[in-house]
Amino acid sequence: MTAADRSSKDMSTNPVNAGSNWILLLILFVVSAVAMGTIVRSMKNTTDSSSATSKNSTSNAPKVAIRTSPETAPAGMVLIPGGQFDMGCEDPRQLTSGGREAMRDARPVHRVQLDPFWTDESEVTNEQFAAFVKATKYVTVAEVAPTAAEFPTAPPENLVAGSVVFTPPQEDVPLDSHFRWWNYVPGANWRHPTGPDSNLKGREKYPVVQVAYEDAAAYADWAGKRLPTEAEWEFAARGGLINKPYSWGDDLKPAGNWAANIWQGKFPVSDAGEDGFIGMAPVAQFQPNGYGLYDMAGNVWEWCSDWYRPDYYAELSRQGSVALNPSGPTSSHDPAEPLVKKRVMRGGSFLCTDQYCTRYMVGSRGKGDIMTGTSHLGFRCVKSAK
Ligand SMILES: [Ca+2]
Repeated sequence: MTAADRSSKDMSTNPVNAGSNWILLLILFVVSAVAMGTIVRSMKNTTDSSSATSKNSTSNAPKVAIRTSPETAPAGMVLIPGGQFDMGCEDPRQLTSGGREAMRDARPVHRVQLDPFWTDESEVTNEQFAAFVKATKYVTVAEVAPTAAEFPTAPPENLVAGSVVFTPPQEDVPLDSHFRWWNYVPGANWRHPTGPDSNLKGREKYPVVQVAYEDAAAYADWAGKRLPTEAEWEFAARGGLINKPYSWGDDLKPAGNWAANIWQGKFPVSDAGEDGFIGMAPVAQFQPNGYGLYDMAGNVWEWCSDWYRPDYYAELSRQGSVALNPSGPTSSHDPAEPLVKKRVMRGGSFLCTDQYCTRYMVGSRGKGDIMTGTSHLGFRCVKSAK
């Protein structure tokens, strides 16, 4: 882990990457005044479980996963039947509330086949992560200060542990740089998600955040699970629906109701909370999708195990007609931040809005620096079905 890595987190609500800026800003932070306080750093879907012949099915009815008996079902998990589906999304900009992003990295839409697997029905909560930490004494990335070896010229007092926190500006700002609403906050970590003055009291059922990729993977390993592949995540998120832009169907607000915890109001200044939640929500506050899974859109981003490359879908398409259990490319490459190792993140967060980032759309993709947690990034786990 390097503090430079940690500084270059892709904030993921911003399609514009600025990794070199993050690194430079962190270096400035380390070598300059502590008095600065904080510093900015940084569709088609078919779920044919028997054959590929249903690709042209006209039925959009959700297919509920086959559930095994309570004796064999892992607690809090749902069996996803596996099968084939079309992964990715078309350019959503022509859709009502489709946002302004072309989502080029989510194309071409390509055929994928998956084995059955179990998935957590909800994002991992603070109380679940606390049980892991209590049992293992695990220390997360954000709780460890950058070292003098990493920054040999920095005075020791400037090497402080912390993480990245959404900090809304006081007034309207151009949406040209996520540095305008993200700050590096010393003392921010999973126990203190927005800084040292915050805590988890009353937030036991909220998703854990401020977890770097290795933190999420360590939890999953302890729980006898693993993080989902990107393909597993999307298959599960689609919930059996076909050709839908959202995990619940066609409309952002079905029957006029918000279906996920995302952002309403002027971004990033004013979170109107029309969906019932300003900021993060406890898990499972909205209707589940067709597989019985909660919060597959919005609330917090979720880590997936695939390395991120924008051209991965094109590579799969070149390899053949159906990708069998794809698990991502062999290495990370984000042209916007080529020195930063990134994994895929999915689902969007409470900060997503069609004013800026519509990555709550079920076929869209996100990406994150593996060494950095943020106040809008969590995870859920899966488990292979025997
Ligand atoms: Ca909200």
